[in-house]
Amino acid sequence: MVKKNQKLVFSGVQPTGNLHLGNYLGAMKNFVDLQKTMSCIYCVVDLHAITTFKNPTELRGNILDTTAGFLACGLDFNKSIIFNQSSVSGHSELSWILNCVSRVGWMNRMTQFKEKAGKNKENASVGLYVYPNLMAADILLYKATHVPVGDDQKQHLELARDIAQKFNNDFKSVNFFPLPEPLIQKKLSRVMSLRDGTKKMSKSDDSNYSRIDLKDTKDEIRKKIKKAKTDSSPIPEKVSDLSNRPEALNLLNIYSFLTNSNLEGTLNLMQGKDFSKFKEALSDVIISSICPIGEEINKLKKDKSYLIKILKEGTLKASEIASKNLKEVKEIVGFV
Ligand code: AQP
Repeated sequence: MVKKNQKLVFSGVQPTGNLHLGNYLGAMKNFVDLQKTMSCIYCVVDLHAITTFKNPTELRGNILDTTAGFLACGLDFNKSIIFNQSSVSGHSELSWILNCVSRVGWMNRMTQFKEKAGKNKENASVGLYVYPNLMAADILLYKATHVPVGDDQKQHLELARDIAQKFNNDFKSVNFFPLPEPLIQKKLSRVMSLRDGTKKMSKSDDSNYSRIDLKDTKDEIRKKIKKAKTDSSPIPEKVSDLSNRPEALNLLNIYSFLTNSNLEGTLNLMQGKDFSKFKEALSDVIISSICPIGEEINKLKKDKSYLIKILKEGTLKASEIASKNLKEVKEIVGFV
């Protein structure tokens, strides 16, 4: 059980496809480090996944795949609570209450909705529109204090803080919900698409060549990196020379992060080389960090009952915290 005023980490990943290098570097690596020093709750956010239609059979498979991904990346179910969101009904219940606290004007500012709904926003689900309120409920249901996320989720987290603050003010419950702090990887907060350096690497991108999946084989990784978009200029000497070269910057950033270096260090090493040479070195470092994880995911996936057992155990632990907090929320709101 989480003690009063204790630091508590919460984060989630959508089971919408294979975990990719962006999820790993932007989120999962941070998740793994945090469990060494803090109490952590990590959730497969399946309620978020259905904000766009998902085939039920594929969704079931993806929930288990994402769970396998959590374990293969190094999450330890003896240290952290690992479960799937739909199995704790408090997420949906609190989400409704927070829908009534959050403002339409706040929702209208969310850039992710605009990106995901695209031109056809009249036809987007209402769930996609209020997705950030559900994300706030996920965090506040556990009174989490810290949320490790990629830079793309920063705006949603700021909204969660606004909702927490408004709830505390409206119901005169000073400090009832803590204002959650984002924990964003400083060195590489956003991994970009391999096809377009201005777009983030994403599971739902139609092109397989836009991302490196954790389950990709060595050959697939080499092929994808070889085909990754770059430009005709060689690797420059100075960081400032990369300002208008988003694809080049992205590949050099990934290399720097995976070799525990920084951009200056990588440029010192690689300046003057053309991209074909650099891409070989980049493939090597990606293969050595990603392939062992992919092999472990494939191994874990074979034992579905084991993965389900882990989720069930996590659900029991999460429910214990959630039901206590939700009871308090209902009393504050005035439910009988
Ligand atoms: N490209 C990225 N760079 C850094 N961090 C990233 N994250 C996602 N993409 C990148 C971080 O990974 C965590 C889990 O994300 P998610 O799967 O729940 O949702 P998402 O951000 O919407 O990721 P995708 O891949 O773009 O999924 P789809 O295509 O299904 O929407 C989050 O902490 C996120 O910041």
